[in-house]
Formats: sequence, C-alpha cells, structure tokens
Amino acid sequence: MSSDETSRNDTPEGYDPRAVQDTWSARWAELRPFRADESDDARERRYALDMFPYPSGDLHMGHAEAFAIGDVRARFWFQRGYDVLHPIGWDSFGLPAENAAIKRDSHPAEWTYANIETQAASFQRYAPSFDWSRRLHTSDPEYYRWTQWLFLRFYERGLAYRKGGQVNWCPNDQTVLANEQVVGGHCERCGWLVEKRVLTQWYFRITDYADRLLDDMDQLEDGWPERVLLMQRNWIGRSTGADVDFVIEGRDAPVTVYTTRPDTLFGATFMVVAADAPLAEEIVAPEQRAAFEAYRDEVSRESEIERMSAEREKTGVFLGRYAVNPVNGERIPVWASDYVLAEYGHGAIMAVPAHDQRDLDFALKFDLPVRVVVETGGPDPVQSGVATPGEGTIVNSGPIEGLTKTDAIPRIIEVLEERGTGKAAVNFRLRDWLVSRQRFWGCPIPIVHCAACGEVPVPDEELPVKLPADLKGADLAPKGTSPLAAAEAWVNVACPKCGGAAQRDTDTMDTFVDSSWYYFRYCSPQYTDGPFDPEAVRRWMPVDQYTGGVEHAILHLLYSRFFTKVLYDLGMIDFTEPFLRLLNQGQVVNGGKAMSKSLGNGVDLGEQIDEFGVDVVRLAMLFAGPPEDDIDWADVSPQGMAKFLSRLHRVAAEVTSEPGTAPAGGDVALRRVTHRTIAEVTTLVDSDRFNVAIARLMELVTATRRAIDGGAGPADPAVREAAETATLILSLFAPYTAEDAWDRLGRRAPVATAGWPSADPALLVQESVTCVVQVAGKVRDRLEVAPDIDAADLERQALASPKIKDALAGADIAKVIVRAPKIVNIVPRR
Ligand code: ANZ
Ligand code: ZN
Repeated sequence: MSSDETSRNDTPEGYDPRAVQDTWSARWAELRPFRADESDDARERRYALDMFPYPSGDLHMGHAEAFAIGDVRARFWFQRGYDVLHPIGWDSFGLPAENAAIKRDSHPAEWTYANIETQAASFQRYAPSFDWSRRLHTSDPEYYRWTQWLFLRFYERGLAYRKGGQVNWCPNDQTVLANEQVVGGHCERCGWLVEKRVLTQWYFRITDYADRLLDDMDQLEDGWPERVLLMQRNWIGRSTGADVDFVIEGRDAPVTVYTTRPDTLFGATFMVVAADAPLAEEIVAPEQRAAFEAYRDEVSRESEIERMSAEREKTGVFLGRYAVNPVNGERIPVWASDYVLAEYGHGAIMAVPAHDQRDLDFALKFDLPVRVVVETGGPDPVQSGVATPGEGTIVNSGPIEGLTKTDAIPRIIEVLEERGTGKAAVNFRLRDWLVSRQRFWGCPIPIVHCAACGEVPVPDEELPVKLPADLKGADLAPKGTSPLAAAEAWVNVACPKCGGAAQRDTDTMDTFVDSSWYYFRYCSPQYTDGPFDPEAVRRWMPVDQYTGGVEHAILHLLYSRFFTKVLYDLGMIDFTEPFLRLLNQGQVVNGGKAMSKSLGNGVDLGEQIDEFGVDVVRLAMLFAGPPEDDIDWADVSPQGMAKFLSRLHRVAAEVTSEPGTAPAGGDVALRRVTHRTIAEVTTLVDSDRFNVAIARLMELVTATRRAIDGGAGPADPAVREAAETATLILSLFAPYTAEDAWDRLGRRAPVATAGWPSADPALLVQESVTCVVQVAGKVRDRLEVAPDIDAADLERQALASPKIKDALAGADIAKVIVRAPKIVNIVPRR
C-alpha cells in the first residue's frame, strides 16, 4: 500500500496492520522522534533503561515482553514532555559466540555481529522508542578499552587482585566460575557438575563494599521489588556475632571461631574445623594423620550440593587435639568435618550441640557430650534428636546465668573483651568476585607479567589491549588454559616498566564486568577521554527505571551497584546507587510451561508478528496481566487485540470535526468518560499497571463508538476529543496503529511526542447534581457539583460564582445556609 496520505484518507475502512507498519517505520526513520535531547536544560529528564540483550540469535518472545514493558515506560515519559534517554546496545562478549566459532571454524565476532544485526533489524520492526545513535557493543574495542581502563583503576585501589586458592571449575566449559555462577553445585551455564581446582585468579574486592551494598539498599526500598531486595540481602548475608579465641593445646596461636551465639559458649562441647582448611592439616596429631588425609580426600571429591545438604548423615574425623574453652577452661576435642566450610568465618566453629542442629547430629553420630545452656522449654535434645535454637533463659553459664538470650549476647561479649579472648564480629556470606576466565571472547586483562617487575599494568595510553586477530575456530577449543596463551606474538611483549621480556595476562574478564557499567557509557557513547563524560552522567543518571528479567536479581545488579560505589569513591560520579526503580517482568510461557525445544511448545516471535502484526503482539503481552506476572501465550487472544485495534482505528477515521475543534459544548457524558480515562490511565501507567490501563482504554473506545452511533455523531467535538485521547493513550502500547489513527484524525506525526492529555478536574466529577444558589431567597445561579460534595466546599464554590458576586454587589453576608448538595442560601446583611 502506498504511503500517500490522501489515498489512505479516502479509505477509512482500510486498516491493515502490516501496511501500517511499513508506512510508519519508514516515516519514523526520517522523523527520529526519540533522540535524547542534550540541548535543553529546562526540561525534566528521565532515563529509561532496558537490560541489554545478549546476541544469541534473533529476538524471542521474552524479549518482546520485556522491551514492550520498558517501552511503555519510555513512551509515557516522552508523551509527558520529558527529555528521555532510552538507549539500546548489546552485551556481546561471551561463551556461546566462542562455541559457535569452534564449531564453524570461524571467529566469534562473525557470529556475534551477525546476530546483532538480526536483532537490530527485529528491533527496528518491533519499534521500541530507542535512541539508536547511542548503540554500543561491549565487544567493540572502543568499549572494552574503557572496561580495561576501569579494571586498572580498580587495580590501583587494591580492588583488583590476584590470589591462589580453591576455585570452582566447570569441566565442560573449561573455565573457572564465580561462586555466583554455581547453582546448586552445577555450572549455571551448561549444568555440568562443578569441580574444585587450585588456581591463581583475578578477583574484585567486592567484600570491601559489603556493608555499603547492604546499607544503601535503604535508597531502593520504594523503587525495587521487595523480593529482589531480599535476595540481595541474603546474598550479601551479613551476620553479627562474636569471634572467640580458643587455645589449642600444643599450638602457640589460639584458633578463632565465629559464632552468632556467644551466649551458648558454656555449651560448647567440641570444636570442628573444615576438613579442607589449612588449619586441619596443620594441627592434626600424628596418630590421626592417615585417617584425616583419607577423609579429606573424600571431602575434596564431594560436590558443593552434597556438602551443604542438611539431610546427609554427618561425617568427620577426630584430629587428636584439644582446645580450651576460654570461659570455663574446659578441654574440648577438635574434629574435622565437611559441614564446616573453609571459606566462611574462620573455617572453624565451636560446636554447641544442644542448640544447633548440625552440631547435634554430629554429636549424636560420634557420641560427643551435649549440654543445655539455654532453657527454651523445648524437648531434651539428646532424647528427641532436635536441637533448641530458640529464645530462653541462660543456665549453667557463670556470668550470664539467668539472662535472656538477647541480653546474654552483649554481656558475654563484654566478658570476652575484658579478658582479651574475643570480640564482637560481623561476617558476610558474600565472597570476592572472581573475574578471570580462561576463554577467548572476552575483554583481555590489561596486565603484563614481568619476571623482574611482577604484575605491571598496561599504561592507559596503550589501551585497548585488543584481542589477537589471528585466532579462530579450533584455536579457541577449551584446553584448561586460556586460548590467548597460544597467540605467542600477542603474549610476548616488552615490560612497560623495565622493557624486559614479559608476557601479557592471558585471561579475559567475566562478561558481568562488561555489563556492570554499560549504562554509564550510554550517556556519552562516543566519549574518548574516559569511560563516560561526567557532565553527561550528571545530566542523565541515576537511571529512573530499569526493566529486565528477575534472573539478574542478584549478580548483575549487585555488580552494577558495586561498580557505581567504586566510581563514586573515584570521584567520578556523585550518587551511590545506579537504578532508582527496578521492574522485573514475568516470563512468557506456553500452556503453563516454559517454552522449550524438547516440549515443542516454543512460540516464534517473528511468526507471531508476521501473522498478527507488531502492535497486536505488543498489546497482547501488555494486556495479559501485570508486568511482573508470567504470561501464558496459550491464554492470550491476539485476535481479540486485533479486533480492538481496528475498532479504535475506525473510530479515529470516522471523526469528521476539524482538528483543533474545541471540545467544550460537546457531549458531556462522553467528555466525562474521556477525562476520567485520562486521570486513571495516568496513575495506572505511572504505577506499572499497564493491563488495567488498556482495559480503561478499551472502555473509552466503546463509549466513543456509542456516542458516534447513538446520538452525538461523528461531528461532535467531544467525539474528536475522545478519539484523540484514545489514540494518544494507545501510542504507549501499539505505536503503529496509534500513528495511523492520529493521521486519520488529521494530526501530524509523530503521535509519540504529541503530548499527554491532561484531565479537566471539572469533568472528573463522577455524576453531578445541580445545586441551586439563592441570594436572599432568589435563585441566582446553578452549579454542577458532585453528589458527595461537603458543605464547606459547596459554600466556597457558591461564593466564588461570578453571578453570586454580582447579586451580592459587595454586601456583607449575614449567614450562609448550606443544604449540600442541593441548595445554598446566602443571606446578606441589611
Ligand atoms: C555456635 C552456635 C550455637 C552457632 C548455636 C549457631 C547456633 P550464619 O548465621 O550463617 O553467620 N559457623 C561459623 N562458621 C562456620 C563455617 N565456616 N561453616 C559452617 N558453619 C559455621 O551462621 C553462623 C553460625 O554458623 C555460627 O554460630 C557457627 O555456629 C556456624 F546455638 O556457633 B554457631
Ligand atoms: Zn619489568
């Protein structure tokens, strides 16, 4: 169909979703309505951010949902006249590209950038309100140059460091994994059982920020979903208690244990050291060494899940040594077990079997003593096999005897501090972030290793350290060391410090590093003097709404928050939280199940769009329920959405009054519906209740249809007002149809920035009654008021009426008699 306006106006019935798409996507490409405006400082600004996609193929139904939701938010802000930043880019480093390249004997960039083009084309068709001029890809050297630059700033502050130690290793992906990437003992990506290996790796010292990551959550209380805040809190896992020093017989230095229950110190009947902690190896008595080593080897083969399971039968071995309880001098045996983790606290615990279930299980298994020190009223632990961790009165406990648990904790800490055998302590579950990966398609770590100088940062002027160009296909196959090591010409460099022979670090960074700061880059994507222009960041950030999947509720958000705090400490920004509001969309499922190849219930986005058009797909997604809920595609009715769109389009096409006709004097009942809809939809969209907003829009269209057919007729200015309002609201959800309807209404494109309508308060009155206003018993005015108007309000309105002022002619008022809502009688003083 041609885009010639006259011919289209001649065929008002002709609503063809596909033709509408073709026409308007071409026009929008010229109009570019969504460029963020850097020139105007007077306008309020908003930053609408969508979690950027990974280019793993074409866009799918999940993208369609997430981006439709983020787009409503952005379009709403555009309509309201804000200066809006709504960018798009790609998270384009990562393993799948590399695996594809190995399979196809090609370079990961080929697969990556081809997929990006496919997704970009699909986005163009899907028409989110992106500012395309800010597009970025994290795998572009202009981008990762700054990822490296940031790494070096972290390095200078001691926030990036290398250490040897046990790490998670995925035997399938042949790379280390962060703790965060191990889910139930398996590789988050491929599902393989994760092993432990001892390797030297790069870490970010996120634990230095644990307190701030927790405390700053106060800023997010109103803007983030409660469950995400909870997940973050649990992940950081701040626990408060005490460090208590136990002397080990025959060892000079005492061993410190961490406990959340120092009030139970008198009930500690044995000590347990993590079997894989160096301490166990160090203190084991000679006669127990063989047994210990056999046990430790067993433990090293256990997966994390096995180890953490509470159901499992407890295992362990006596180390042949004794510790001395600092509060009562009691000798207690020291054991090694796998239920104590080497990496938490101090890797050793005081066991209080009466009040800790794990300890009780262990004590019962190995016949160790159990002593109740808190009277909780619960059953006897030994008899019942159930520990009593609850509140109660302290017994058998010297200086804290008789106190409640709550009072006993600070008291015993005082005692320990006085004696110099312990102190209050805080522990975090959070570990430092392991950032190095032995894979090719990532951001190279900008460090050179020199035999003489050690670790030497690559000077800023030499960034980016680009990936070597000559590796591809089989060169990238995982071999347990980084494929980059094979690029000898790339690896061997002169030391930046001494000029001697040195080698580049051959690891690349976790892609979560790339995505921890991309939203800063969007503010000034072409900036060349730093990762971002501080002015631009001041202009746009923090992000007003971040939309994306709840699968990022922990890692990506935690890392981004950490980066933001480091940037703050570097003096580069003046805020400490990057995302003020977070919206997690639900999933799109089909027939109650996640879409999957094996179930054969996948729905292809492209096919849906071909069949129904973009607007129908978007509207169906948004109408299906609140954004946070899952959408079952089997339950949605694209046909119903299509019918609604054509109904709205036809209403717009039937309007015969001229654009700009004043609506006053038109059908009041319809005007009321229109203005009530404006008021309600504004609030609904503001609070992310898009589905209800669409329901209101549908009611408005129905009312308009009725007015056209049954009375007011197509020429009534209230009909135009209603149709224009409906079209403006529709522009948030179904931009193509809205644009075409706007055009039918004789308005100029783009509807997207035409301006949000405002509700006339006078028309918001639900139903009105006529109130008679008398002056000295004579009717002088009639007011349309709400039936529930209160007397004071009615009196005010009556006295404000120009007709009444005339009638009073300046006379003083003796008395006002109000019978709300029907009569006001004003008695002037004579
Ligand atoms: C004695 C005690 C008595 C404990 C009691 C609990 C209850 P959260 O809250 O997770 O911080 N613990 C300490 N270090 C450990 C480690 N490396 N591996 C396994 N468990 C460890 O838990 C802290 C509690 O977990 C500590 O308090 C310690 O046991 C144990 F009635 O000490 B408790
Ligand atoms: Zn050197």
